[in-house]
Amino acid sequence: SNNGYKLWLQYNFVEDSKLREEYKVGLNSIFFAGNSETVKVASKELMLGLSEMLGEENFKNNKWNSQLVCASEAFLNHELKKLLKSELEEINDEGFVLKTFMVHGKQKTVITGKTDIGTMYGVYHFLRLLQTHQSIKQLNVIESPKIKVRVLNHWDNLDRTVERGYAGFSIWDWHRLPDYIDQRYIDYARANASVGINGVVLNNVNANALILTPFYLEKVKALADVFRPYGIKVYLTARFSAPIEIGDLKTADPLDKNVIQWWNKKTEEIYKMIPDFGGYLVKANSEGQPGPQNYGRNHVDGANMLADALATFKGIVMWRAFVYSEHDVTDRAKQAYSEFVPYDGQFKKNVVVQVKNGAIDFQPREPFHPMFGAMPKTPLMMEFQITQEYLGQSTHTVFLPKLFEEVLHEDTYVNGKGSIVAKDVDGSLHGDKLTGIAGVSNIGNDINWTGNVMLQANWYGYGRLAWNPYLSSGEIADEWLRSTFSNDKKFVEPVKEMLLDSREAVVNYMTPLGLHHIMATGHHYGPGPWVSNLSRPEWNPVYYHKADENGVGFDRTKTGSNAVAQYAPEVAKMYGDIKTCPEEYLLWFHHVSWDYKLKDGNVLWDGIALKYQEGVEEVKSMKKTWQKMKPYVDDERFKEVNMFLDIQLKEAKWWRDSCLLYFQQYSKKELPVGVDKPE
Ligand code: GCW
Repeated sequence: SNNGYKLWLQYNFVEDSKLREEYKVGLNSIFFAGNSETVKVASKELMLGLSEMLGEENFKNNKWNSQLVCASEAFLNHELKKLLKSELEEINDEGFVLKTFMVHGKQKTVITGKTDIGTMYGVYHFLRLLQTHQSIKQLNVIESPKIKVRVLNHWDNLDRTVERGYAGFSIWDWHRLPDYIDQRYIDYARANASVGINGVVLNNVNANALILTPFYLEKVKALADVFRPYGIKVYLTARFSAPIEIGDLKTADPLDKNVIQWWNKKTEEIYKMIPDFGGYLVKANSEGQPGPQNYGRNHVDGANMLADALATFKGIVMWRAFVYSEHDVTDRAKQAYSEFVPYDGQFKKNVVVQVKNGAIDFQPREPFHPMFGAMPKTPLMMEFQITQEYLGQSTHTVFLPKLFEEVLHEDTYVNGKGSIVAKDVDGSLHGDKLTGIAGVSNIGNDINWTGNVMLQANWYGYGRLAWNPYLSSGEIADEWLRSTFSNDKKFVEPVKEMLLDSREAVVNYMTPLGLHHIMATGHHYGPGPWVSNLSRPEWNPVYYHKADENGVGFDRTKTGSNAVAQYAPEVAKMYGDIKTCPEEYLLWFHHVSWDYKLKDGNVLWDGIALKYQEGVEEVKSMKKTWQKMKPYVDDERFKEVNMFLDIQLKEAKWWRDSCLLYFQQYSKKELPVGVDKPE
């Protein structure tokens, strides 16, 4: 068997006999109330987890006298309802309560929620407590997800290729669906439910309209049926020109009567098959995708037309803000804001605008997207990229919760200090009713799902942050390592440190001090800061670094593109002034002379070179750490990670050497002491 397949649901046997006894004493009888499909999958999961972790097959069922009772509010008996009243008032429909009481001198634990789905989340949380070896003697956990729509975006095509996918082909086996249900779909749903992911967009944002034809909708329905018990809704990317491609219309103009009617009918047809269908995701008028602008209309016209079609069924539109046109190339970073912010307040209630974390494109580090905070009357959902298009794809170990956390904590200042991005996403900043978050999936049909087992942490971590955007990356790393590998301190502590450092390592060896988008053109793997012959200037790496003999960096201040002006005045001032701009963003916002003195006293050129070297050193130390972990990890996963770290080290050097050699032709300076000569 391949342990990689089991993700973080390993349910390792609890070797510590004292702890195992403690768990057993608290769990010798178990009762599940209700018989919905959700109750069935939750009880099955609990029994699987307990039997694996405790080595016990038979748990008695003493009904309400059981030591562990799992029941959603409606099923609770009178006594428990009374005892849990105030806790239940605190949670929302997906929330849960885990509470231990002493009843007649005996320990009794209740897992409950307002709904069966909430109770199921409670079961997964309870299992996580056991997996991470925590005490269950006095539980008092009251939790609700802070964001409503928590989705994965699969960039999966109907031919099973995956755009920017690095873990094999798509897990959706369209050929065998709808009648053949791969066990993977069930395990995928379990993994998502365990972290609270409640939606999945099945197909690529660069969409094929065929997904909306009955032939495919049958297959989509089959997946929706598998996912439903786990609280996961299915969404589809709607190709804007679908009325032409599969509907025989001559236009896809969102104000055209026939087009409106076509989408209404299509939507009705979908809901007939999938009554809890989530809605549409749309990439319009971006990178060649069709959209309302093809007909002289705008984003509001397009989004609202689809929103109307969905409103009757309580569906939503997730309209992407990832737009940049070839007609105004002064600064790509400014375009989404310029195009969308003027529409604030004009979108229908069931539209949420999906914004990437930064204004360029999923770089190792970007300042937060200026749209966050800037549309008080429009809900904005965060789009993170879990798949590592620009971050070494599936060979480099990079722990992304560190990146996600950084963005979520950036302060927009739109309502004064403390207006952090997380508050715009969870709706608390402007009082949004509809809230959402999306992660572009890194999942494929590789045995271990993500190509590299370490990158399972990014799927896990995304889910945990979607549930609670205020969790720390450290807590997430800790939980994930314990559930995925081992609770041994000698393993958890060093590997946690390794994960938490890995994000800064990739920034250092790829794009230190605010450099960005200097990856090789097209596939974005490996370095490529040099000119590449491309049709669009903003697809050319030199556009982003603007290196010349005077210096390097993109001037986005008043003397340049003035992109800083899109931020609140406090932020604009901080980024706009080279003295207050955090050095991590220096070359993002400023064109800086090679001789500029950095805070540590080094001149810029030396600083850049030393950062590249630091990145290499960090990977060396990751490798060193991992090598000591052999006693705690099965051979297969140990070797896999080891091989990947070898690749990462080789490529960190490749990045350092090529970038420094390239920039050196402009700086005309020697490498400083401490930086290795190119290999
Ligand atoms: O990051 C870029 C990718 C494209 C992607 C696009 C997008 C799906 O290079 O592959 O297309 O962004 O987010 O729409």
